[in-house]
Amino acid sequence: MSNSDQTSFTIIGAGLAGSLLATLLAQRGFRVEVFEKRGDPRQRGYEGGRSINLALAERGLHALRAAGAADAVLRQAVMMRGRMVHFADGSQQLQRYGKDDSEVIWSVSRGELNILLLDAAEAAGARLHFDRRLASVAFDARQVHFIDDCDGATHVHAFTALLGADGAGSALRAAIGQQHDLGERFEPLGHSYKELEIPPGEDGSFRIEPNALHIWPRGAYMCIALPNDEKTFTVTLFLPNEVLPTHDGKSDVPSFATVRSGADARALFERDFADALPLIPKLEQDFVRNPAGLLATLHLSRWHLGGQAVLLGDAAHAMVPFHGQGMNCAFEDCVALAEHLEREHDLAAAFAAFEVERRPNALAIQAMALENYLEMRERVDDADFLLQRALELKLAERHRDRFVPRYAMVTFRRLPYATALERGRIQRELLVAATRGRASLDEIDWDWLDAEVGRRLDPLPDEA
Ligand code: FAD
Ligand code: E0Q
Repeated sequence: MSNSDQTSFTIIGAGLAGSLLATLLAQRGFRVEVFEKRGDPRQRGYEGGRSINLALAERGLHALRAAGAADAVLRQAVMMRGRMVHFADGSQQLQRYGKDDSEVIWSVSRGELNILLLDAAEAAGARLHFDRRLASVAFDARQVHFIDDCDGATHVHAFTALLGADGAGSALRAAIGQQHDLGERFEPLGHSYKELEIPPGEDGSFRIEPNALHIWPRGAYMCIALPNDEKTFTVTLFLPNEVLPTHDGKSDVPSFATVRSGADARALFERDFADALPLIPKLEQDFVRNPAGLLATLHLSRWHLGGQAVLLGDAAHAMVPFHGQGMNCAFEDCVALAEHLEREHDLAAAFAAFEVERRPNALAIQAMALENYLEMRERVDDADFLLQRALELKLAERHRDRFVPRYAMVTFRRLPYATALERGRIQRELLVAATRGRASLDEIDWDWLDAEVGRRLDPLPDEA
């Protein structure tokens, strides 16, 4: 019996996770229908022409390889070797992410990636339906109701099983939540973001180093810029929503409550991001036109409703973006879910096994993403941090199979996120203990440290 005789899957959302999951399931012979609230981006142009990009790392790349889409994605990607830190005094420093060019990440366009995956899903046999916004689910009747936002019409479809890839504001999550308590916990970060653009230079080339993720860390806030293949950069400004004034009634920390107009944005950049200001010719327009996006972590205590519905990607575990892993984690979810569905034909059991495998890992990357915001803003230019980082690199050389920096475990390896979090905690303890009261690597007690590494960190298995 082929998979297609057994089950038909109805995927809600044709974003990054939905389109990849559709591809993986259709390639396994399942019947797949996908419903997306927006129009087909292949017909209308994407995001009103704005390019938004994302960092793709090994976990996401591995999932794309499984779908046969990795080469096509990499052809449109820009390599990023490390973070280029722009200090407040105007100096810059490239902090490499990995040991060499085999350990890099890739800047990809969200729109182009989505289009490529929609084509892959269709080529694999999935049926895509656009302008279909999930409005409600009749679980007893096994029917889903969609609204076409272009004409307001309602459409009803019968389903066997619903797979929710409809993002952080998931309508399927809301519908499941009406049937069963999902233990939903929404934790807003209290910071938001706004996207700005660095166009190409007059000669048509990149205006700053293309093969890096640029960061302007400023303590309580920061800017980043990722390269696009059309020689532009998408800049993202992260600011607190509001900052309580100090007792003298003033605060030096900007926020979206105080930086409101284009002129305010210019003044902020003149003061804090002076080297970036001349690169963003439409700063005022970008700032006023582009909406501010909210940032939050979403925890659920369960991800599925029996064998009728399951959530994945941001719908199940939205996270703050500071480790660049939300899409990577969503793609790992897709592979895991496809494998469980292939192996286990009882849907409730497959969904439960998927949840058991992925939920602890989602929790771990959510925590690490939050921690990375502090590291980005406050620590990349701090002396203790830099000494610990230097030691981390030395230990990674001395103990290749045991001591892998946490960033590298998350970004360049595929061991479970929860394992990366746990090993990272042990490694941090060792780094702090070994550098305490010391100013340089010459003062490290290597005998003690090497013994501790051997005692507390088992060798990591090779990844096939
Ligand atoms: P989405 O990509 O949000 O897709 C959801 C889809 O469902 C959309 O197409 C939507 O239109 C559709 N939909 C929504 N509601 C309905 C409905 N009712 N009916 C039908 N369809 C619906 N991740 C990284 O890995 N690297 C990065 O560098 C990175 N940077 C980021 C920067 C920022 C500022 C932000 C906010 C996020 C970043 N992320 C990054 C995270 C990444 O964007 C998400 O984790 C990823 O998009 C999740 O994919 P998804 O398919 O679950 O959700
Ligand atoms: C990465 C790659 C949005 C975003 C995406 C990212 C990263 C950061 C800071 C941000 C983390 C890092 N990082 O440089 O440590 O590695 O994706 Cl803000």
